[in-house]
Amino acid sequence: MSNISCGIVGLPNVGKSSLYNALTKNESLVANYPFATIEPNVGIINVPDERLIKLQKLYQAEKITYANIKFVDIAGLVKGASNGEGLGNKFLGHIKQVDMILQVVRIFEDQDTIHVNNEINPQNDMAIVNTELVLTDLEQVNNQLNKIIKLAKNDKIAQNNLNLLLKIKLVLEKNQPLWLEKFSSDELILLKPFNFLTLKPTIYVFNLSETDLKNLKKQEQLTNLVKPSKCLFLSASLENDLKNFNDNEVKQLLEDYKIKESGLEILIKQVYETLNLQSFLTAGSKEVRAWTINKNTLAPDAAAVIHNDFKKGFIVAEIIDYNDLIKFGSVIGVKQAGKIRIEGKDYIMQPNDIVNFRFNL
Ligand SMILES: Nc1nc2c(ncn2[C@@H]2O[C@H](COP(=O)(O)OP(=O)(O)OP(=O)(O)O)[C@@H](O)[C@H]2O)c(=O)[nH]1
Ligand SMILES: [Mg+2]
Repeated sequence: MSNISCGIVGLPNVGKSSLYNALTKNESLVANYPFATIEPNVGIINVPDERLIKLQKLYQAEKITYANIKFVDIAGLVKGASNGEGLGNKFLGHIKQVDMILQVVRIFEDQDTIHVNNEINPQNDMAIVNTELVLTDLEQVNNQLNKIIKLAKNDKIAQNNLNLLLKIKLVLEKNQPLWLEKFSSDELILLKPFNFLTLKPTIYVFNLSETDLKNLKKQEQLTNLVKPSKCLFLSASLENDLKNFNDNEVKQLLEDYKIKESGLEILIKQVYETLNLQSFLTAGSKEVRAWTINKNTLAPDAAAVIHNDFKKGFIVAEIIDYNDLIKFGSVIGVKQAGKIRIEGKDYIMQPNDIVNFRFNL
C-alpha cells in the first residue's frame, strides 16, 4: 500500500492551504479571500520515523526511504455547493478520490480575515460541510437507484445493491453521514465502488489562534462537539511558520508553547490510527525503508507490498524486533541472543518488525 491520501476540506478561507503548505513545506497560494484555491494542490510528505535514522547508521545504508502520505488541498465549499453554489460540485469529485478527509474548522478570531458567514461558529460550519457531503451522496444514490431499479427485476446482484441503496437513502435523507450506520462486511464490500463521501473516515482539524493552543477547556468543548470522531488542535499559521526553521529550532519553539509534538506529528499519527494502518521496516546496506500496511496484515500480504513475487514465492519471514536491534547493538548481537525469529504464512505483522522475506520463484 502506498500513497495513502487525505483530502483537506472545509469552508473557504479557514486555513486549508496554510495547513497544506505547512504539511508539505510548500508555497501554494494562501490569501485572505474566499476561493483562493480553485484547482487542488497535491503534495506528498514523508512520514517522520526516527527509527530509520538509527537503522541507516547501523546498516551503513546508502539511503532512507520513508513511508508517505499524499495530501490534497481542495477548494473551499459553501452552503449549496452540492447544487452548484460557490465553485459548485466539481471539487466534490476531488474528495471522492481520497482515502480520508481532514475537515479544517476555523476557530481563530481575526477581524481582518473574512469568514464567509461573517461569524466564527464551528458547529454551524461543520454542519454546512457535512450537509453538503450528505447531499452529494444522496444525489449519487438517487442516480444509481434510477439505473438499477430495472435491472433488479432479473438480476440477483442488482437486487442486493438495490436493497442496500434503499437502506442508505433512508440514512442520508435524515441528514446523517453513512459512517453513523452499521454495515456488515458484505455490505461494505458492495459499497466500496460507490466511494461515498460520508463513508470516508474524518478527522476534524480545529485551526486555533496561538493563544488558544493552551486553552484546554475550549479544546475539550470542541472535542465533545465531534465525538466519536477524532479531532486535533493546531494553528495553521504557526505550523506554517515552523516549516522555515530547522529541527532544533522547532523543538525550542514548541517548548516555548509547552507543546510536546507539532500539530503535524499528531496529525500523521491520527491518520495512521484512523485508517487502521501500521508500518514495518526493511533494512540493508542499500536502503532502510518503512512500508505501510493495514493492521493485522499477514506476512505474505505484507511481502506483496514490496513485490508481488515476494508473496507468490513466500517461504518465511525473518524478523528482528527493532527494539532488540537497539538493545543488542547489531544484527550479530541479536543473532547471538537468539532473537531472530522465523515466521510463517500465518504470522500477523507487528509495528516494530524489521523483516527479511525469504522467497522462491
Ligand atoms: N490569524 C490566523 N490567520 C490564519 C490562520 N490560518 C490561515 N489564516 C489566514 O486566513 C486566510 C486564508 O487562509 P488560506 O490558507 O488561504 O485558507 P483556505 O481555507 O485555503 O481558503 P480557500 O482556498 O479560499 O478556500 C489567509 O489570510 C491566512 O493568512 C491562523 O491560524 N490564524
Ligand atoms: Mg486554499
